[in-house]
Amino acid sequence: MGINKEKGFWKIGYKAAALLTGVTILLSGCGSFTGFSVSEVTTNEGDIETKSDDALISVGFSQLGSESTWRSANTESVKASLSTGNGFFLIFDNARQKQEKQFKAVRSFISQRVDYIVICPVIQEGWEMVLTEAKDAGIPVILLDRNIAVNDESLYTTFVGEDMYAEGASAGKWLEAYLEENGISDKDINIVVLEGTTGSSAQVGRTRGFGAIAARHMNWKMQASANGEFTQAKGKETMERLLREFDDIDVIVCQNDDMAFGALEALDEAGITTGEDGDKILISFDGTKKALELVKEGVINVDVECNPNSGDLLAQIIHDLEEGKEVEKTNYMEEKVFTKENVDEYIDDRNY
Ligand code: GYE
Repeated sequence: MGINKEKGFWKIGYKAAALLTGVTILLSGCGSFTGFSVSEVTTNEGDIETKSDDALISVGFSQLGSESTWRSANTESVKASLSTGNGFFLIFDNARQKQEKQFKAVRSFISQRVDYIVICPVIQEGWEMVLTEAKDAGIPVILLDRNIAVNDESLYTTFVGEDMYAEGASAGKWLEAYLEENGISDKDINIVVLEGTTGSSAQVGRTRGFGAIAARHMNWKMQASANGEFTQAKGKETMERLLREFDDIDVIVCQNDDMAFGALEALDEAGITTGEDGDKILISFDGTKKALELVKEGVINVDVECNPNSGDLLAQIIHDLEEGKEVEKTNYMEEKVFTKENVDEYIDDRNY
């Protein structure tokens, strides 16, 4: 898909953007407009000298929050790739898990007439109105990491992120093979799931992907699915509750590593072990360094990778759009499945 826009008209230099930011701060002081604070504007000062203002591509980035190790790595990746040195002026906003805050950020980006809007959508529903506003303003929207559920696909230009359904299915297939290898594929298996943010494409996709494999096995009993909000604290609290409710759990699926760390705290306090030689099977997602160490130690049985390092691909796609090239509607990151067998190959290179 090619993006047609008149360069001179759409581009704003970093000084102009900083000025606009200043204006929004002043306006927000009047109580009628919520703009960005200076600390939320990210530029790489050192590189500014080498680029002329007009050459920078302005990007408004609405990050959904900072709930997990994964999220911090994703934010860092985008900031590093969309640096002034690489030709970008990045305006960063952290929505702290509130879709309403994401709408405000997008509207502010529109009023600042940025060249591109990048959104990590906290949940998948409810985007039609604000994306229509961006479309009417002629600003291309790129979805990063999580996807949205809209009928009209022209509301966004492209998606760059992970295949959550495939991740969930990979976890299910691993469990299938593991039970088979251990000669217990006919035994009743009780499964609890600590889910991420309800209604996020990560939660929906991983739940459906795993569920599709579970549906093939009448003996896999889904005992409970509970919202652990993708955080360590909520993961611990949720695991404590599930341990009080069920005393015969065989498999614990945590839809991200932070919740797995929380669950492990709760399990540890209850004197319950996990992993190949433990009391319960533990499955997690993300593939953070700390989790890979636990895979190596045999505490987590399997960790399905979710790759947060999407900044370079995002930058590449924006450059392609700038050149009027066609870009794919969906761009998935490459992802692996980590077990004790292969983890040594990857652990040292983890940057998150
Ligand atoms: O798994 C979790 C994060 O959307 C894929 O969000 C992402 C998920 C990731 O908070 O750690």
